[in-house]
Amino acid sequence: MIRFSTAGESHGEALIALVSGLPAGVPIDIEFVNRELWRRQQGYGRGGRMKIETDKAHVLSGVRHGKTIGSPIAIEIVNRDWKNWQDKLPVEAGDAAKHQAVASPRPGHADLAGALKYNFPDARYVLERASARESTARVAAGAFAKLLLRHLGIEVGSHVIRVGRVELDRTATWDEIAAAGLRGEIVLSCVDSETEARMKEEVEHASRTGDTVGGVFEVVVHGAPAGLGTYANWDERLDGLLAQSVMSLQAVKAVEIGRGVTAAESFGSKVHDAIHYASEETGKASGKPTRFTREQNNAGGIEGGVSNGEDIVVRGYLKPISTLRRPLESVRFDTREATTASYERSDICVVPAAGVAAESMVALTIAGLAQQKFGGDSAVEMKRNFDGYIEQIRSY
Ligand code: EPS
Repeated sequence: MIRFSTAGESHGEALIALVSGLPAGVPIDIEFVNRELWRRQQGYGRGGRMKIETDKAHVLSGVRHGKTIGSPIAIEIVNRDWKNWQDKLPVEAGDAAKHQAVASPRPGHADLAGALKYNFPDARYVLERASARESTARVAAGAFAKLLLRHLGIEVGSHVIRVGRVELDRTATWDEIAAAGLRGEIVLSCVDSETEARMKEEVEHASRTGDTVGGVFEVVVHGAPAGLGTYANWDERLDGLLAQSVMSLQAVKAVEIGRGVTAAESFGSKVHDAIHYASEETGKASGKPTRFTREQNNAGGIEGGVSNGEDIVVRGYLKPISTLRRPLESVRFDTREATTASYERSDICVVPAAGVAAESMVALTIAGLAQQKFGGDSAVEMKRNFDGYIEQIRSY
């Protein structure tokens, strides 16, 4: 069973990811892990923090001579900003006069609910952990899951399909999405340059008006076989597991599988993906792990909570960031006087970065299910089991 957890706060010394359950012998390319961390830092509309940080994975355990050894993997990512915060947020009692209180909660943020829950006098400690900075550790963990999936020929990518009012008006191919992920410069991670330019204007509009803007990213899993997840038990359905993993990301307020949203307003004959069967030759040439084919993929590769061999498509809907340069009305924690919400340095748009974080969550979920289905303590054993299953599907 693959498990992972994270620790760390936005302005603490470091973020930590702990991943266990990966088989031994998975080749680990640290450059790839760091490249994933770099991708999460990109995107038009990021704030000043990203100029301070250069996120790098420092692997403390579980990897030797470039391969996993089956023991838990601990990864540390240092916060370079810590040097500016160590007096304000010391582990020791420190000097109370240096405490940097967040005096009035931001609507939409965890500030108020968190302060009430944990009985804090202000929202400082709340935002330190609720911050999307935490997604850095998820991306480090997710990179390891991706390297395991790569070993099985399964890839995960993402792209941005909406920023504010601007939407990509066509379906992107897997090749386009994969190429978007490799682009040296990630502006808004949209596969269409004309749409991307209009998305950029949307961010500029938000920036000019002291506002923030949300959007939609799409994560695609390419090459996953039919048979991951099951309808047998409610908590083992693939769509449910993916929904939770993506919804758990900061600022995600809705998750869609395939065309789930438009399906609700359409007729069945227009929604469901007709089934065909490819000849041996065409089936082989397609490189897909099943010869049952579909011309469309409205189901997003999942039927009955089980992957069906098509690309798995998960969309995340991101609310606009809640820290506004022109803050909304709020109330002071100490005096209860009406005021405006506190302002902390923040981002204007984070849709591409959220897409990268969601790739990690999806990769961890798919890797976990693959590990459950194919098992194996070593990468060799897991691959042998995987190949055997693919052969079973091909000759079904
Ligand atoms: C960050 C995400 C955002 C940034 C944060 C770094 O987190 P939040 O959800 O709290 O808005 O604002 O940077 C800062 C807190 C800062 O000091 O600027 C990230 O993705 O790394």
